[in-house]
Amino acid sequence: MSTNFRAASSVAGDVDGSGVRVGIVCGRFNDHITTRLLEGAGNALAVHGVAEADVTVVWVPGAYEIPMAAKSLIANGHVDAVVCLGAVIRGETSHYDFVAGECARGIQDVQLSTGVPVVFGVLTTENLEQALARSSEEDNKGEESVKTALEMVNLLRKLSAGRS
Ligand code: INI
Repeated sequence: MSTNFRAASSVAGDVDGSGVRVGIVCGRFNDHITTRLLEGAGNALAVHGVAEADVTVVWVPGAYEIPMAAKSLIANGHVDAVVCLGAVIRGETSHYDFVAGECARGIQDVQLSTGVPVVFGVLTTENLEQALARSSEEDNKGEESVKTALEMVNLLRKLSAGRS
């Protein structure tokens, strides 16, 4: 990122995962895709130093149930961030719009109401081909979502310590 803009202070989180407890909520619906997202998330957790003992994986029936499980993980004090993994693939009916929309809305509600980062690692695609492409080794929404979670945890820690 290159800019001439100058400010009195500038703050951003890094992706150091040491000492960060991460919950992963994963939808079983379209599990041929969500297991690939989980794989990508697992790789990123290891690369960024999150201890295996600090990771909790929770399975739910589908994307619609993800916000409820994320909220419960946070309420029970197990995690510093939640990564939500799901795959909503457009079908013939309007069901897609309700499931994807309510999942996104619920995730944002949970993170804003709890103050704990909850990452939207849910694929919403037109077709299976797009879902496969976004859950591949080269481009994986699960991996990207873990990095987002770590960055947000470390950013919030800095901001709450007044280092802004
Ligand atoms: N759940 C998904 O995670 N992805 C989908 O594509 C999907 N579609 O298309 O129906 C889906 N439906 C199930 C939904 O998440 C709930 O589990 C169900 O409605 C019960 O509340």
